[in-house]
Amino acid sequence: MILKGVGGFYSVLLDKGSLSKDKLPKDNAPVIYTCKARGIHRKEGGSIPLPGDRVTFKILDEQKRIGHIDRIRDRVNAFTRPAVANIDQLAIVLAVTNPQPDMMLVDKLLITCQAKDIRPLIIINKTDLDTGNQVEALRKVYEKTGFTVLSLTKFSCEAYDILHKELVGFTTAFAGQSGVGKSTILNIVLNNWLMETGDVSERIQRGKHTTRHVQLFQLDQGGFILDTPGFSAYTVTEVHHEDLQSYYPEFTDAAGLCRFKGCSHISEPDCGVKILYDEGQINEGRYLRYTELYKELKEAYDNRYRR
Ligand SMILES: Nc1nc2c(ncn2[C@@H]2O[C@H](COP(=O)(O)OP(=O)(O)OP(=O)(O)O)[C@@H](O)[C@H]2O)c(=O)[nH]1
Ligand SMILES: [Mg+2]
Ligand SMILES: [Zn+2]
Repeated sequence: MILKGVGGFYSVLLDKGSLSKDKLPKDNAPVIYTCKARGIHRKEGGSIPLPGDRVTFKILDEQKRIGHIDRIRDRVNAFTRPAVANIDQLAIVLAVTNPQPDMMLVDKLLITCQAKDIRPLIIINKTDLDTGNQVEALRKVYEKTGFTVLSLTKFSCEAYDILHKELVGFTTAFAGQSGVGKSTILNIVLNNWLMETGDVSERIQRGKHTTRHVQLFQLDQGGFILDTPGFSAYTVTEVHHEDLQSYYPEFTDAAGLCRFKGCSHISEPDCGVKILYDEGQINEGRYLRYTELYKELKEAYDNRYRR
């Protein structure tokens, strides 16, 4: 698995399961090879290797742990900003305050997750700044969606233990507005559960705030995490407005009660979603942002041939 790629050099974590018993290293430490990938993009008609890619590689120098990547395995998904492949969980971080939550961004990231087959993990951070019932109100927004919601603060070890359990076994990218606490969370998790590689330079680098290169960190009980300076919700533009509702799990049951097949739940009469919304069963903000996004996508679709 590629952990990072800088200047054409890729750090590839060896899957020890691929070695015969006599070749297994004696200790438990992860084995990382530095690899180039020259020629591979063209030859395979494929793409440039990304962090998160599963690859096969040839060992060129066992002592120096140098290799050459021959092949990128099929990807489950891939992103350009950040450039990373095979994410299976997206931690969507929002703060109680500082900054004020951008709920539309959260909704869009939730859509991205579903479109890319990624488990969303909603993290309500900075719960120490709650002055009343802000955390509760934020939880309520997603209560009918079925998505996992965690509350977190850098002042609570218990909350971090719960977060860690949700990270084990997944490759998790952290996304969310600037200032919500992504790097803080990542650093706390790494300070407690980093799989040690003995690479001192890496430990120093990650202290820096700016996230220039995408880098996956392995956790000691399994799983990988990565920081992102901003995760674009670009797939939303690829969603057809008529399909948008399928990304709102809390609409599904009510949608069966609509009078019209293919009801958009915007202005049709006898709309099941609208009825539930009027009864307060569907979160107001979620519904209103749905209509806003629907109109945006429809307009883009209607104007698709216009320049
Ligand atoms: N009160 C409080 N502050 C927090 C908490 N977590 C992080 N912060 C603070 O929030 C500020 C921003 O945190 P960062 O971790 O840099 O935020 P980020 O999401 O990585 O921001 P970008 O890198 O700009 O996207 C820092 O001053 C943190 O100390 C928390 O649980 N409670
Ligand atoms: Mg950061
Ligand atoms: Zn409807």
